Amino acid sequence: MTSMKKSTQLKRLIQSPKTEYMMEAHNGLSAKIVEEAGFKGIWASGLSISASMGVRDNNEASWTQVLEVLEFMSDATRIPILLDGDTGYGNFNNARRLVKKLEQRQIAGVCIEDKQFPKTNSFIRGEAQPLAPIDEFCGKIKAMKDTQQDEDFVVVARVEAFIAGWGMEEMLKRAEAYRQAGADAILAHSKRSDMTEIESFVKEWSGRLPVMIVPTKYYRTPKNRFHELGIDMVIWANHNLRASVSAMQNISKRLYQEESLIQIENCVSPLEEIFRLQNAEELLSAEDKYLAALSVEKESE
Ligand code: SPV
Ligand code: MG
Repeated sequence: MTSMKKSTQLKRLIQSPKTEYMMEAHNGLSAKIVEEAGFKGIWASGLSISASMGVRDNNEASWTQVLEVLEFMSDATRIPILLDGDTGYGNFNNARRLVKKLEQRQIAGVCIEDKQFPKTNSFIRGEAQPLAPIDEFCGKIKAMKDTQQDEDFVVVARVEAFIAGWGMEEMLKRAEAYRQAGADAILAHSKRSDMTEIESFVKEWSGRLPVMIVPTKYYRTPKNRFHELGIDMVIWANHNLRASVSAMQNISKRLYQEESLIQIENCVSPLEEIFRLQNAEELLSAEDKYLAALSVEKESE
């Protein structure tokens, strides 16, 4: 699986008959941690990447700044990355240029949502967010699909109709239009604390394209519900960010109060673990191999 192109890995994962899972990462380190945990794919979350940069999930970070983060994530891992590409950072033209730049960095796919640029996170005043006109969003999907060089590059269309307070009819109308425009999968989002909206959508949709979900708000849903409904992909969208925030707040507060490392050392990852995650070992052996000539030269001076 790992020698397969990342785009092909992602495509197969989304199309697999099983319910699959993806975990959020927001930099090279967290991407590597997701891979080591056993996940077969990474969600490059817009919320998490922006939060880790200290800015809001409102396209305050430019798309090239996001691209730089992705480059580190992609270099650090062999499993595929699906970028949460917000609205595609502009119109069809910006979105197709994004596809070109993502392919150059072996990013396996991108998910775009049918809102307006600059977007706001779906859990902040969702109803106040205007949706993109259907035709315009379809043109964007088409432009992205026409631009990709690699036939397995994945474009996911995220439907925000439930988030914006529309009903099932709008949800289905949009999902169907995006399918016809060439999307490879539909991400159906909901901010309800139960799965009822998603459940009714999935039943009506009846597998016309794979369905991805983000159960951040309906976190009480047991995993067998995902399986029973035939959800293709479940995304844990922000849990590495949130885990790291709690850990960093805790350790910062304690060190500020204690002014000593005595009680701290055993509460944090050993330095060796950081070196291992960075693959420091590889550089040591590369130095032995490639700096050897230099040390011989030095010795003979
Ligand atoms: C993200 O992870 O940035 C997402 C999912 O888009 S959500 O925050 O639920 O909108
Ligand atoms: Mg997002």
